[in-house]
Amino acid sequence: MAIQRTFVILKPDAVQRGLTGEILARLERKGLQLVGMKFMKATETQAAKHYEEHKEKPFFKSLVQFFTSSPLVALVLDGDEAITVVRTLVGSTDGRKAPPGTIRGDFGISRSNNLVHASDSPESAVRELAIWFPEPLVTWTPATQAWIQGD
Ligand code: 3AN
Repeated sequence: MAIQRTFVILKPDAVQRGLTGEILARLERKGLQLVGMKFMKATETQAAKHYEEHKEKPFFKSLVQFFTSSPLVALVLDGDEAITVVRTLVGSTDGRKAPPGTIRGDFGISRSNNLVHASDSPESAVRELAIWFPEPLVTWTPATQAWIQGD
């Protein structure tokens, strides 16, 4: 088993559309463990740092504007291969192309308003966590753990 920690954002469009419960339910139901959750408004510094790799792209300014325009929910999730598992649940970047059954495939029809961010590697997860969750996370053992984990 390879327990990983991943970082997820339910973006401003997910909050505005009242989809946070629906999306969080999918992540919880999968068997991922919630270890951090924060309802907040991103600062420009946080948004720009988070999307640093896109800073030369033509959509960077509107991406930061979108991210800071309205509240979001930041999540930290643990689980076996959590990074790949969450990326698979989320689906490909463009909601028009993401397969049905994925979050973006079921709820989105846009590339910019694509509801969720999820870390794409262990290195990204560590980098992003430092931006959004500088405070310590909650340590706990879910009562269901033994029934969920196993090869
Ligand atoms: P993903 O979130 O699927 O890993 P990235 O890292 O390629 O996608 O892009 C980060 C975010 O930038 C996306 N979630 C999306 O909101 C936005 N984005 C990516 N490509 C475009 C584009 N061509 N035009 C507008 N927004 C984009």
